[in-house]
Amino acid sequence: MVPFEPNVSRDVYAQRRARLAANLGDGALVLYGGELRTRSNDTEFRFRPDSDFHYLTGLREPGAVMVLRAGAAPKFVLFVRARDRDAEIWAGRRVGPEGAMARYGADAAHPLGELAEQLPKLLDGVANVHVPLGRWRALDQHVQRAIDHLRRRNRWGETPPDALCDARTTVGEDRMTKDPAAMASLRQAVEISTHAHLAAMGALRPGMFEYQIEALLEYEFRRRGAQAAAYGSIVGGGDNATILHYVENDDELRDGELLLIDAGAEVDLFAADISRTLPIGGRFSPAQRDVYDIVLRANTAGIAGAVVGGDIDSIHRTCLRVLCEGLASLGLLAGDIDEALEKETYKRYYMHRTSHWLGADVHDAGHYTLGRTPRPLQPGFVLTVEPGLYIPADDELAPPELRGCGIRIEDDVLVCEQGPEVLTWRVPKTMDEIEAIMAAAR
Ligand SMILES: [Mn+2]
Repeated sequence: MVPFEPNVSRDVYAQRRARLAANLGDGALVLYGGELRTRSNDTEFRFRPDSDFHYLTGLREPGAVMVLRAGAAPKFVLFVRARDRDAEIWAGRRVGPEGAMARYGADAAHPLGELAEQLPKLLDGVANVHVPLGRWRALDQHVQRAIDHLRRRNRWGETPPDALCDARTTVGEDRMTKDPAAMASLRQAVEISTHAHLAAMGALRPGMFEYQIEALLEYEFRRRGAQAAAYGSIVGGGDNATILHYVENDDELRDGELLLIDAGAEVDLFAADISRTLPIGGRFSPAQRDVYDIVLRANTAGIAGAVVGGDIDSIHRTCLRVLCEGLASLGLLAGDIDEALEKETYKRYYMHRTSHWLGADVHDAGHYTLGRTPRPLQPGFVLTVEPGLYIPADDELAPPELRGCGIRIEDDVLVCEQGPEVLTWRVPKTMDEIEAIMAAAR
């Protein structure tokens, strides 16, 4: 038996397909589940399905293709690897076409080898074909060949589609508003990540190595049932924290410096994304407190903007103002605040955006702007709020006690009618709370 999603009822996927089909008009959606990727020579990374494909099927097998049609039956068709006893003994179980129907609810299922033959039949007479344009060369080619076939056969009554649509928009828009099952997975990912961050706070000591904290975080993820880290865990001490996507995690953690942890678990293919910054020796220095306080105030102000009708751009500008005022108070920003905001001189210390969508991908699907204007937040949207300040060790403007210091505080927020719900509220972020937890663990 190939294990089904352990925590998600298959009805969830059927409901999502029904919702999608209702928005397809006279169309068809074609998605690819992705394939195994080589790590080196003949070893591969663990398979992780395409988020859109998995969102609508729950199936985690390399090579699979789904076709969803709004019109005539069969509406939901899966193409999967044929059963093969020898191959399965070596490389793992396969669901097979029968299993795709019995356990994944497909109305029809075929071995992958029949895709080229079946696809034109499934797309015949369909007005719009939704496919993730340019994402998978092989899938694009299959769809193109099917359309060519229908074009040639038009004199015999077959009808090619009029338009290709980008399935990433079609499915991404549905993923924007989290349904109850998505929220359940997200909440579980957050809960597991919370335990992991708390464990890191308890274990952190000067003289440890960054990879030991990374290992602890990922041990907590896996032992609590997450399938993986949702992204490469960032565990950067001192100056390493000023590198935004630092993932080497191989340095020693030194007393007196800060440790920036940006790590989140993936549960049923939904991601948590949490950053906290900790004093390696257990106490923030006065200079570190000054910077941390600015970032925390930006984080809180940003979260307050995660309301229905608000938008990610306004949240960013709110955080920028708090950060700029703080930088000015530290003597790191000359001139007045409005000028700094306009000339973007703050970018020396804050170079990234404040928020992104969160969901099945850590940087989730869905458009950020609609018609060139920032998209208004709606109930059910989930976003991060993650302001930071990064002062490199070689920054000559900064006083020595501030150099080599990177601070980011990142929370995951659900937009609700009543206001923002901070999903990550259980991960301590005030300096006093963090110091108390670290002291209690010593
Ligand atoms: Mn993030």
